[in-house]
Amino acid sequence: MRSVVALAGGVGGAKLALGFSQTLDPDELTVIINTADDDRFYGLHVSPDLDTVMYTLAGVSNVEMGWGLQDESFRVLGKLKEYGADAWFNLGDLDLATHLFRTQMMDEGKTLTEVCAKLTEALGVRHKLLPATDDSIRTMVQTDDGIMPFQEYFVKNRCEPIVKSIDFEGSQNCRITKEAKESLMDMDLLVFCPSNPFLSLAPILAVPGFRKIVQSYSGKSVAVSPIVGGKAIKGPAAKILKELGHDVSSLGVARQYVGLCNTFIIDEIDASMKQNIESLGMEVFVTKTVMETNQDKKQLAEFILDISA
Ligand code: FO1
Repeated sequence: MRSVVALAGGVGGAKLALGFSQTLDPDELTVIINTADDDRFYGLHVSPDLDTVMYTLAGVSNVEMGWGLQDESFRVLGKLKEYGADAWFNLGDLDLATHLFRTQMMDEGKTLTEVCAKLTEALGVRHKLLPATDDSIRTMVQTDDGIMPFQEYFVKNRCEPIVKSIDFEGSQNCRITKEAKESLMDMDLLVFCPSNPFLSLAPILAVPGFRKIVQSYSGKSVAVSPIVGGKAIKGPAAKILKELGHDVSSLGVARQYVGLCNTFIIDEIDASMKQNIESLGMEVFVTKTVMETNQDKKQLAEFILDISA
């Protein structure tokens, strides 16, 4: 019986989490997901990364868009625009049900963890999806255009502003959830999914106590590079690496994980970087990390389980 904890953010994390969900039993996998991208839109609490992983594992995600639900329509959004709402954050009609339900439950005093359990159960997701904290934590991006919340940087400004630094508002006061801590205490494998190290994984590690648990973990911890051939598969990871002065490569990413993981997986395209990354003190494996098909996702998950057996 394995007990794997996968740390995930958006699309890259969701893909590998799906791969694991197809190889591990429900009680063998816990996915701890970033909630610092959460924000309020049209009066509703939206948890993009929780929803992306949840919809992906439920098999109902909108694969083309990389977020939201398949077979979606945007009639409500169209009406909101007609009323003059500042509607730059697109919420689909079916996706709205998730945000209405979550906001209503939270208004009744339920936690993000409780909402997640209710939604995943309703969607038939049997593996455990957990926020790292139920408290508010918000990614604020310091740019040459001033400081802005994550979604304003990512969606409204299409990641164009130059990033100077990234902070997690509220991180000092937020607490790791009992469920997340328990999963970290009894795991036998920790996986950093190929998510953005600065925007998806750093906010999870910023929850007080989280980084320390990971650093003192003596078991197997594996990170998968989200940068392949100097590019991000999706999202602004490469641009941010460059703007924060790091190498835009698997090596540049590996440097972010020193002390956090003992194994680093890079794509075949980056095989020449193996030695350099090993000199950081990590064991390096080279395999196909780009996940296009469902088979790719399963294969990468199985590869990680095999090298960690
Ligand atoms: N990303 C966009 O690029 N444009 C959008 O309008 C947008 C809306 C949206 C609504 C719900 C949701 O769960 C995600 C949404 N995303 C959108 C993606 C979101 O900004 C990112 O998935 C994460 O915050 C970063 O991974």
